Amino acid sequence: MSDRIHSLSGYMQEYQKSVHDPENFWARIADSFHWQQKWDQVVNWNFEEPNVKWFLNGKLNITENILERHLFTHGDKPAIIWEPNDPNENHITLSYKELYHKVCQFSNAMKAQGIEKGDRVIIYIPMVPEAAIAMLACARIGAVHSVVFAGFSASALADRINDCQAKMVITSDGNFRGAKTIPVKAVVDEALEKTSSIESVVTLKRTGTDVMMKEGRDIWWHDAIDGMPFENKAEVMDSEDLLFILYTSGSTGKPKGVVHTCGGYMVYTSYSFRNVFQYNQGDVYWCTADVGWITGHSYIVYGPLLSGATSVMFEGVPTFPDAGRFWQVCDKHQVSQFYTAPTAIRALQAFGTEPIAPYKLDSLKVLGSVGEPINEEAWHWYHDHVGKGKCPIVDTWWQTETGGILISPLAGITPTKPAYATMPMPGVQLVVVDNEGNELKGNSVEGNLCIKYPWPSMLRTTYGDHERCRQTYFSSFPGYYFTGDGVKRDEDGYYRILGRVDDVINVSGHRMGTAEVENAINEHPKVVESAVVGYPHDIKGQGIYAFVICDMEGRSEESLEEEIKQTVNKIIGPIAKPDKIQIVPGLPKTRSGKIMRRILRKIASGDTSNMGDISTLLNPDVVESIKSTAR
Ligand code: 7RM
Repeated sequence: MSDRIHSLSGYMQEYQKSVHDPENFWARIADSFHWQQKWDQVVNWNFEEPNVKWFLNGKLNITENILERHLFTHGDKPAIIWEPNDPNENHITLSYKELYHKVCQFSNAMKAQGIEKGDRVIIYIPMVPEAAIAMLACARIGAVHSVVFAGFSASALADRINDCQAKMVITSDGNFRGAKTIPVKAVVDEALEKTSSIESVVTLKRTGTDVMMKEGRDIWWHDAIDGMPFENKAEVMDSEDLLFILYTSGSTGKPKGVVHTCGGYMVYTSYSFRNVFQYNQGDVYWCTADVGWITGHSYIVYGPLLSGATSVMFEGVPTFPDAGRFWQVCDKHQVSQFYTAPTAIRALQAFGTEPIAPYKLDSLKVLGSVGEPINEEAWHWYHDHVGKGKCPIVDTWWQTETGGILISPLAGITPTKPAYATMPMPGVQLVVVDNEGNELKGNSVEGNLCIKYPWPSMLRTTYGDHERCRQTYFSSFPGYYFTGDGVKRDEDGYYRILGRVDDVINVSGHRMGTAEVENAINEHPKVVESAVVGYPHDIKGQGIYAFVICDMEGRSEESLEEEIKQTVNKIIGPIAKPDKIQIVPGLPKTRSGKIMRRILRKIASGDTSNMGDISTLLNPDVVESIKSTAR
């Protein structure tokens, strides 16, 4: 496609154009898509309300740009290659034509179940091709999908269903994950006891696990599609109609529903996919993320499929049946671009290079990293042992809210630097500001990462609560979108992400709000108060450390700790389980009653040499006591 950047000077030129004349820049890129009606204004925005609209009054359907657009040119090309959990089970290849028919068929099934344009549909399903089919079917009929990671608990699922008042859940009987089979439908049943908006549940048979089917509510996927036609006329969507909601954690206790809309998301995810990964026809691209996260949305489903790429979808885990699984799959499907998270790299690094040895990995051209800062050691291991020293690493920085990659090298085109996300994508105007909101100009500066101009795939609102969106992203530094990340712009102008500056921790590339975990811990009847912080963890990047005040009467610490973990497991899911729990007599507080997290973070990271001034605390003595029993 004409918007591909081929050289460093090409990147510089495009970047300049995108800043000097963003409207023409994005109009030219948007032009290559199929619009049922062209937009009459490229962008309309202010960051005060905020109000951001792209390609105003344009009419389109994103699935026509994925399916119909590619049918004539490469209908027989694989769109999705699905690799199952068990290496002995056959993989499944869906060509663009097959995907088209499956999406149309399921679209018709959803309509027959009473789903209409604008309805919210929860997708709570493991990594099976039907996850992508369900997302695309929603997009085709104008329903708003909200994919919930299948590792979340019934109560977390119920919260999300209630927040968006969803009408349908699409799920599976169970989930194969490594050596385990996990019930999925049973979790949905439990969640639905606490919701009232759901009218139907469509369940895919995957594991053969026994499930309860509720009369009048539940239908099997295979029964729902039975007899449904293979053609479906795509709904006409406005550029700014909702495409999906994706819940993400922030610094408050309640996850927020990040809203993405049709036109801008389509243009940006596809543009960024092609340029960052330098995808060429014939390449096989593999992103190991789960569709429950934004990376799965933008870079397994939408970005690659909009670009007519072949996208691998993997059901399993990196260490099953052994730590060579990723590499076995790379060789098996001749993967060209491989995109994963630093936590996976570090976990595999711990097994040494032996599990890599049996594989050639000679089809690899590009390696990608996402989700958290990649440390230099992991970067080099990835580069040397997986990429054999010949594959550029694209360290891609972005967020659920940004919809697509905003800072990254372009593979083989712009320079890389270990642990640096390097340069902004065209159209992305970064600023570094100090805590007072002053823009730090020039190089060799460190501060808060903000963005001063909209890009097409940025969030539009947080579902049902626009004020929260304003408050969270647009109020700390007026006039800018605030990312929540700290950043360094080094002497060469390269960007290095330093991690969150708010109360969000990043555990294995998953965002967790400390307040959210605290709320869950506090549900335990013996817990009086808790404070959660992140601490450096060799594999997960950050681990969860909980300081908890408990009513210990008649209880042992061990049994309470285990119960607290189970409580968190139940309220949020296993990903939020604290790695360490320390039962403490009190929490360090300021005279106004605010918990001094700075001190707790120091204790949690084992760095107690310099605690700073603690004399102003309400209860300075408690610090010594916490230090002496730290984990
Ligand atoms: C894509 C995704 C977003 C947060 C973000 C950062 C951190 C993501 C990188 C990174 C350093 C990276 N969306 N983050 N990518 N930090 N280098 N390449 O992860 O909404 O789940 O998380 O993740 O802190 O704000 S997310």
